[in-house]
Amino acid sequence: MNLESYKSAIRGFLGDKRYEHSVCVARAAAHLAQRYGADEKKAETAGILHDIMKDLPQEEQKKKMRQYGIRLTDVEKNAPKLWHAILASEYIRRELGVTDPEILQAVRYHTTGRENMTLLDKILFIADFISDDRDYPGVDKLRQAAKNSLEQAMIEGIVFTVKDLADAKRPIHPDTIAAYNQTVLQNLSIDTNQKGC
Ligand code: DGI
Ligand code: FE
Ligand code: FE
Repeated sequence: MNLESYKSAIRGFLGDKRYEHSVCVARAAAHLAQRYGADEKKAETAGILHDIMKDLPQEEQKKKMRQYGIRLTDVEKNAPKLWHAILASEYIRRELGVTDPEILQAVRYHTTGRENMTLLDKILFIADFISDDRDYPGVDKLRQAAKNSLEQAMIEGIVFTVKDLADAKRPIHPDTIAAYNQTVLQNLSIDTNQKGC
């Protein structure tokens, strides 16, 4: 399938705002791929499809997850906002015939992040934060960071999410924590190297 057919596939599932968001994320992901040397087509595909299940009512999402035999952990059961990413990855594989494991993985982890993220995982994760439709306080800082380094943008993005979740006393997924720890640890080791330790 090509981009146009993926666009029609998401159009049936998404409201106008979420559809626009998906188009913007696809564009942002393609730009980042160009900037950081990833496959632009894969980034664009992952971007257009990443939120395909986002507007499906929670009960429908649950039903589809049951159909697909997706088993959720306790944290996942209590974090409905994580379902659309887990479900999207399975949906696009089973129903849209997406076979590329890199795309499936980037979509699967676009909300939480995870340890050892690939270049494509990071690109989609960041594109989702900085797409043109985003206008939350702090988005400029993230857009700037993304121009300088993917790692810097990853840290800003994950810190933003973790702070928000902790403030709201929401459960934080182990993959989010793992992504957080790995990116800040890498950053600390860069700092200590620079100090000559
Ligand atoms: O789907 P989008 O809105 O474009 O963005 P997204 O897939 O990154 O989803 C963001 C939402 O997911 C936001 O409300 C915070 C939530 N979220 C992200 N990581 C975690 C999380 N929620 C919980 N409970 N735990 C997490 O680790
Ligand atoms: Fe999402
Ligand atoms: Fe999104």
